[in-house]
Amino acid sequence: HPEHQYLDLLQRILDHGDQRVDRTGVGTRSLFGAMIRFDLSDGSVPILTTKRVYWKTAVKEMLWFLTGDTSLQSLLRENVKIWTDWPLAQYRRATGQDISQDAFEQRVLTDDAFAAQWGDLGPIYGKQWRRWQGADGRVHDQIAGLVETLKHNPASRRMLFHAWNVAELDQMALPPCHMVYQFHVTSDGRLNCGLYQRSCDLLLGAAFNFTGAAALQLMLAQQADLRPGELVWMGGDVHLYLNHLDQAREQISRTPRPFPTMRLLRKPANMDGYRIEDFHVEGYAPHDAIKADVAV
Ligand code: DHF
Ligand code: TMP
Repeated sequence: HPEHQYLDLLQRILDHGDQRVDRTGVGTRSLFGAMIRFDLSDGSVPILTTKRVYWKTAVKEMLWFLTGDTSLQSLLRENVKIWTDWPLAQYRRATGQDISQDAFEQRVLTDDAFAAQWGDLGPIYGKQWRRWQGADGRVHDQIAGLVETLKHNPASRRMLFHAWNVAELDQMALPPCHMVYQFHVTSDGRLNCGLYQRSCDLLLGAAFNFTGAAALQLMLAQQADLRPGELVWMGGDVHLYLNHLDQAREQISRTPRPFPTMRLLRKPANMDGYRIEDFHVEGYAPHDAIKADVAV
């Protein structure tokens, strides 16, 4: 089962990870350089089965990136709360106010001025993917450019988009983790996707990153009249936070179940047209959810 690649990586980090202090102060066990390959050509997608993954949240996050939006408010309107911690921490640091997550989210949802001041994540993924601004002021839509190349020059070795905009890193709530996506089209019309992730929270983040990338690959394949091929995930600093070790052991003890399939119910005119209702997942019967605190 392909999920063993993930479980083996968890085990390797538990056994051999280099233990160190990290930016968040929680501490990690870390290993440098890893690869996992998933084959999507049979319709299956890597939504982990050894714990319940909220795949709709992961797909909504990907759709949010694709809109080019970087505001927490739009995410919260979709009831996605996975990004709240970072602007909330910033707000608490700057104002000294000990506001609850719920109260902060309500305020961002209902008070546009507050949302503009405290609820923007800066020029993260969406901005760089859709509106990368060059030194000459020209704005580049990397996603639209990619779809054009997939359609008209699929043998190209230059099909990628990048979020690591060095000039704007200091304005981002977090510098990009899943930072470059590269694509490759085989002679029989399969779309392969390579994702380089410089930093990976293997217990929490990875599950979302696999699911998001697979959804992206399905959309791009559909737009370019290709079939999905392999998803090749490559990690740089792959780590387990020290408060996730028991959860990792629990997950490793479980037996993977077959991956579900994911289908698109509709073909929008372009990459901007996708909605969460377009994604149909079948055969997802995961083990129970595993709770873990995210390191901010
Ligand atoms: N920081 C850290 N330390 N780890 C991350 O994975 C991470 N991911 C970010 C931003 N910063 C990060 C963006 N993506 C969760 C999942 C993905 C994500 C952020 C948070 C998360 O908390 N997942 C929980 C709850 C899911 C839910 O509430 O729907 C999970 O159990 O998967
Ligand atoms: P860093 O910027 O110090 O590397 O911290 C980012 C943390 O967030 C790190 O633990 C990796 C994790 N992360 C993911 O694993 N996936 C993601 O999609 C995001 C945004 C972050």
